[in-house]
Amino acid sequence: MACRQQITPALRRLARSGTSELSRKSARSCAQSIARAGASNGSRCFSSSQQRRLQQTTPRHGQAKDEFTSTKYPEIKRDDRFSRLTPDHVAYFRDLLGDNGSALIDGVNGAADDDLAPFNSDWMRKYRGHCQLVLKPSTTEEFSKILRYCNEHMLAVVPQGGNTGLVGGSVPVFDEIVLSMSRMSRILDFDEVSGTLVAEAGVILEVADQFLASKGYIFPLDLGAKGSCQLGGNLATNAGGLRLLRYGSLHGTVLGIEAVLPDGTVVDDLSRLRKNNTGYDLKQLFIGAEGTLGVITKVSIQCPQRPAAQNVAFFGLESYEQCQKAFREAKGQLSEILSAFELMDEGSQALVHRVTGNKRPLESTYPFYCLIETSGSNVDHDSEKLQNFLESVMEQGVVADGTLAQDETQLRSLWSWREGITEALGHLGGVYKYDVSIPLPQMYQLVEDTRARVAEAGLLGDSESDPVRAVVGYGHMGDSNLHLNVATRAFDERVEKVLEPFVYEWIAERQGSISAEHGLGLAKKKFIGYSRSPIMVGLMKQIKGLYDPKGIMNPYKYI
Ligand code: FAD
Ligand code: 2HG
Ligand code: ZN
Repeated sequence: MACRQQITPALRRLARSGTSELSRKSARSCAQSIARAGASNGSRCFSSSQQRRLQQTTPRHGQAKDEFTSTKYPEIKRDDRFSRLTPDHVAYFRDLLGDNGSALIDGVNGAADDDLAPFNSDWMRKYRGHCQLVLKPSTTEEFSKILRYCNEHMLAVVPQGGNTGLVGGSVPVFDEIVLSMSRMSRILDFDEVSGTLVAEAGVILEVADQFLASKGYIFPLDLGAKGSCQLGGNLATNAGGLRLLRYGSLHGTVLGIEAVLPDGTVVDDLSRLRKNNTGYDLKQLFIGAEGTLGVITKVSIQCPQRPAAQNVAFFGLESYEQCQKAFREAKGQLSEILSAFELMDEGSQALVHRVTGNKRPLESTYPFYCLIETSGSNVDHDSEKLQNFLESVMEQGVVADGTLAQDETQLRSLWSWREGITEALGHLGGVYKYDVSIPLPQMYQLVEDTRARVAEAGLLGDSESDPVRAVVGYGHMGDSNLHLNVATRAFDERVEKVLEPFVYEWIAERQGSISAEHGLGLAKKKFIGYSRSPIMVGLMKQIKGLYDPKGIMNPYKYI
């Protein structure tokens, strides 16, 4: 990468000669040239992450694609209170939605396994349901009628957006009906003064962001699955993503929601107001409820101005300690322009390299890497700040090597080393995923302790007979959010037993959270007690009982 030719020699000189006057000058002139290159490059504006994502390809090998959740986890029993689907039920839905192939997939009146398969399997290929009916309503009224009917007839349902969820929440366990949001995909309104976007819940995140780009705005959430995930799914999981550090949580940016309750009641809280203290803020309950309280059909959200200048730097570091120092420096020196601070360990990067075959950003390998992004409105101002930051981390020897994106292509390429980890690991086999919040000083220790435990159990190794390929860690360092991934050759009960409840106990001992951003779904339902007290779980159950007394919304999951 062009910039490495500028940054690396300077870093090497610094490493050799400590912080002498000579090396400080080298660092300064290097950083100046980097900053100048950034300032003169008009193409360094923000862009969508479409090309930053690895292409979705299927199937990923090593996964038990034929194994049903009900076979894998026989302790989960179908709730006999729920009715079995009959042709009469299907006739009602067909009459409501029209005899329209795009609105309904019917496996009740005949075989439709191929068409149903994508709705039954989750993104990780870890969970697989027995759903026989997919409904795709296109209006709030249709959702309302469907849910009222399901509630009256005791038919369980699973709302499904882009089906990119990572906790098994988006697919049925047994024969629940899938309510697909794919036909609720209209952008309804945008206020160019306030930046308020109103859209239907099935709008794909990237589509919303591209629409906003044309208006000079940005969606306040970005994540690797943006080409598939939907706004409703993002809200339902309270997705965090790559820039939470900058734009905050959806609990702050969402202004309003329209949702349909299980009995068909339409809750119209599609407010566009930033301030509204009239009573309980009920919309917050749907954010992060993972489809257990109702279906989110529309959303109103506050979008920030799209940054005029953006920079991405990628560093190699010798220790986790140095990553923490770099983060401190970045916060202190880049302050309001810092928009992402992401951590990757060497194990995760080696696997991305193995799957993509792409040339690695730095010439050597390091135990850790950090990706730092800045987003601001004034190119010169940002460049000066970045220059000072680079000088300082180089002089102090905090980073061992680094490179800075010179144009948009390089910016995307650097991001792909971070955003592409999930996809790359998925290609190698089954991945046990833990998405945790832990105080920063202890965060990476979880990866080391887990690796040691898996190795001690004789499960880790390079041979095809070793179940585990690698135990890796990466994540949103800026939010103290680690993704511990245990990459296996295929999902394996022996591995799962070694990992759980060990990982959850480890987190609970440090007052962390067992779910920082992906949610509970099916994967973590039984472990909620590691992060929430019995009193809180009891209150949650009361809320669930109030909104969904018959329990038809996304059963077997969450709490
Ligand atoms: P789905 O997977 O379809 O559903 C998720 C849950 O929401 C399910 O419980 C479902 O029932 C419910 N749901 C969906 N739509 C609705 C609705 N309209 N109303 C009510 N309930 C609904 N997550 C992060 O937080 N941060 C990341 O950085 C991140 N990166 C990812 C990268 C990759 C490559 C992948 C595959 C996933 C990533 N995820 C991340 C997880 C996932 O993308 C998010 O959870 C996303 O928000 C899910 O959206 P979706 O539309 O795919 O929802
Ligand atoms: C990310 O930050 C996502 O890349 C996915 O939250 C993490 O795959 C994972 O474990
Ligand atoms: Zn994440």
